[in-house]
Amino acid sequence: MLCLGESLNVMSKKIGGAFKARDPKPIQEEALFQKEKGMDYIDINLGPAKKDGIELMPWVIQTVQEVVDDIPLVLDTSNIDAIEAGLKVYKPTEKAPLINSIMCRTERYEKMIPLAAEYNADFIALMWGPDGLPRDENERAALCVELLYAANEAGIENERIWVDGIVTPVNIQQQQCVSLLEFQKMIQDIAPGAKSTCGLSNISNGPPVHLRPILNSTYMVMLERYGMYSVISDPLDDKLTDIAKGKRQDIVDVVLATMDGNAPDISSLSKELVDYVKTVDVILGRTLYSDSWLEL
Ligand code: THG
Repeated sequence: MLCLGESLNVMSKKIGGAFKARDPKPIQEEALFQKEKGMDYIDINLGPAKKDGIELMPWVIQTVQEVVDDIPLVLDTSNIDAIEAGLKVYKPTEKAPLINSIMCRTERYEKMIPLAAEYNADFIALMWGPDGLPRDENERAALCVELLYAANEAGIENERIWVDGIVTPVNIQQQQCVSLLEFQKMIQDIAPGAKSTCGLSNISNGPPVHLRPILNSTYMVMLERYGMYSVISDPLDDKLTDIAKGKRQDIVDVVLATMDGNAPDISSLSKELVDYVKTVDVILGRTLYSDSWLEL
């Protein structure tokens, strides 16, 4: 599982302040930290960046690449001109840069697909349609077919497209978490060769902070079972990165068995592994979500 570090992010106080003040130090420290933590990509998240994105994106890219030039970057903003300005200064890496993201809305993708083609960038195909979030896996699939067809027509092959079916908070609509799993199963049939990704931490956006890691890592293992290729994840979460890099087969085994309805006898498991059993059941809707699901 590839990890795309999420924390070079305008929402973070430290990084947001450094973006504003054009202070390179916190940004370069964060990039070096993510490299040390084994992140495969660094996501540069400017948010909407309506006002100064055109100057900010190229400045952040150059600031990062001064100290880390061997990790590919993810250009994360809804400002299309900022993405283009960033691609213009991007110093080539072994793997192509990744545009985050192209939504499934004609007025957006008609502008952005040519950008990806011109600059040889990969892109994240975000399953966000004219009506917003798709209601189920079939709506996700319909959006996916439309957007990938348009990209293929422009000469971009599926291997350069990272499909993001959109992760939503588990405490709001458990059913959406299941729908994404169902969609993930369909991707190789509707888009052979396509890659995939997701904003993993979205699943725990709302639940108490100390319970975020268990939700994030459980869901990652569940998604990986159905072919998830990468996650946008928290580089501070060492356990998550260990699981992603294949170092915690014990956790993977328990999650998969629980998905199949073959959870080991809870009395035979460590507290750590029991938490994974309970969390699979919450994500699949077998248990109703409440902030105290681990205590039940
Ligand atoms: N899909 C794609 N791109 C995305 C998302 C997605 N980019 C943005 C987001 N979702 C993924 N990135 C983050 C970044 C931070 C957090 C969650 C997702 C986060 N931050 C903490 C918080 O808000 O509480 C801490 C912020 C801080 O450092 O203060 O949760 O779905 N393609």
